[in-house]
Amino acid sequence: MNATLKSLVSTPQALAALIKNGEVIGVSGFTPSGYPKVIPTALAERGKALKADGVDFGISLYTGASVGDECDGALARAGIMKVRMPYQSNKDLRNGINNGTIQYFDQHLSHMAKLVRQGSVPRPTTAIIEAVDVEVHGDKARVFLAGSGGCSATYMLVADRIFIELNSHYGLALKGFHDIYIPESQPFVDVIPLKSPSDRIGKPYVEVALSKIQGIVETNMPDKMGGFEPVDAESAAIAAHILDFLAFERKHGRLPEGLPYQSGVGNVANAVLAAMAKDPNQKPLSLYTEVIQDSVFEIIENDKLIIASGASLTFSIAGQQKFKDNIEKWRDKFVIRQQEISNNPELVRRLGTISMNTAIEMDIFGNVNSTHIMGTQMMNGIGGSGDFARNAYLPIFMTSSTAKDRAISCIVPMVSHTDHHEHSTQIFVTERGLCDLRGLAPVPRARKVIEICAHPDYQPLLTEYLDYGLKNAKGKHTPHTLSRAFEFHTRFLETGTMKL
Ligand code: 0RQ
Repeated sequence: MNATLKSLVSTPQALAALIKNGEVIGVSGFTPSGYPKVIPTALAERGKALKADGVDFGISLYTGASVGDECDGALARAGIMKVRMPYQSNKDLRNGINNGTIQYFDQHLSHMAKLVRQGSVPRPTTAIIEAVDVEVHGDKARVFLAGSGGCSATYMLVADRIFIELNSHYGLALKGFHDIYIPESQPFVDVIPLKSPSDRIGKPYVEVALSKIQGIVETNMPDKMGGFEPVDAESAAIAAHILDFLAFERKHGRLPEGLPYQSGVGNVANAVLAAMAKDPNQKPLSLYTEVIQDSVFEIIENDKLIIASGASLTFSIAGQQKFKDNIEKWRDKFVIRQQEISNNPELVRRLGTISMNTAIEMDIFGNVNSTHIMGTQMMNGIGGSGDFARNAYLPIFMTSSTAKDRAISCIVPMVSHTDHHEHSTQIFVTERGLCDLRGLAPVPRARKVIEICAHPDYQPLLTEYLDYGLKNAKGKHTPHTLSRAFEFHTRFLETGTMKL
């Protein structure tokens, strides 16, 4: 290690001690990959001790997306996280958000870096970044990021100081996987010169003034990622419906070959890509996505991956080992971008991305709730689903038709919170079937969603709601009955089931 860098090597505790009360901290990390692990944990310990001494201490945390428990969980449990943006998926943090102690700004992932550079949200003063290497070139440092792009480059650009967690888990072999490109600001913004998911338009490192780097901690830790569930019957059915539909659309000349795919978080999304990998009719494909999950291995092993472009390598522990074992062989198969590029609406639209995201609930008129359980409890956040769904060539939303042992219908009269509205959605899928909403006015749309996607336990209730509205509503275009629109949800809250 270069002598200047060596002189910066410190302990997590010493660096955590430098964080001031009320600071905004911008960290690396995306779903949860490439996030700092030991400095946030040390900061949480310090915060707990300060609180025990009666000292009020708190910070705001900006990330790329969700980060691991050593960061989000530790800071939330310590009670020192006051503000959080733009996406999370940690249960203790979620509790803090839902009990009102943590202010959460749930934000489209493509917007976050721009909001920070514009100065529209308070500026991060310290950046804590996980990296695999730092090179010194004169008075500049080149920081080679770990497993995710996120908003790291922007946080490093705007912060007064940078702490680096130098993680040897992937180590130097990961150098070269990133493509770091920051668009100019308006009104000088130029066309982003990316024409295909495999294009590289930036640099493999983030360059900053060496003087900004004020502390380094060396680690060797994997990203804390749970494994994926084996594919269950419902996920397999959803995947099969999607594959049949894509083949049907191609056959009818409505879907050109070669469009890239975006796939959301979780088991269903992973199952759909795994099914594509196994499908003998599937031609080699590109991913223009944000989260690259374990299913990519099956695609590679079936010789079907052209390129996986995303904002993170979100592999299970076993997947991380597999990636390490094959890293040289697969070097040309991956590119990790900053999330404002991986999720860029103009690029998503221009490349013709096919997007597949999971919903919590969908309503008969075509609206989607991705974030709130029963309208009030935050689950994770909108993440990149809006960046993709609004701009995709073909936006697909999927969910099981029911949840909680069929006590909940995931098809409802009116979603209890709207993340994606009827003007952005096009395809709904449940294990029961796939409904193409394109070109349908609200009433025929509702009939089709009930018939194809809803569970038979709930079809009569949904049809009765629609027919009642058609008879009694003043407007027959979207015949809601406002006094009854949330009757499914209120019945569940009162009786524990949406059934009558
Ligand atoms: O409850 O946790 O108590 O078991 O919700 O549901 O079926 O496990 O779904 O893990 O695939 O996540 C939408 C949250 C789905 C995710 C969401 C209950 C259910 C269970 C979770 P338990 P599942 P998944 C790219 C795109 C938004 C961001 C996004 C998400 C729990 O996909 O966060 O798309 N999406 N980003 O029982 C009440 C219902 C319910 C319900 C399910 N209708 N009512 N509870 N549940 N349906 C990635 C990024 O942006 C980074």
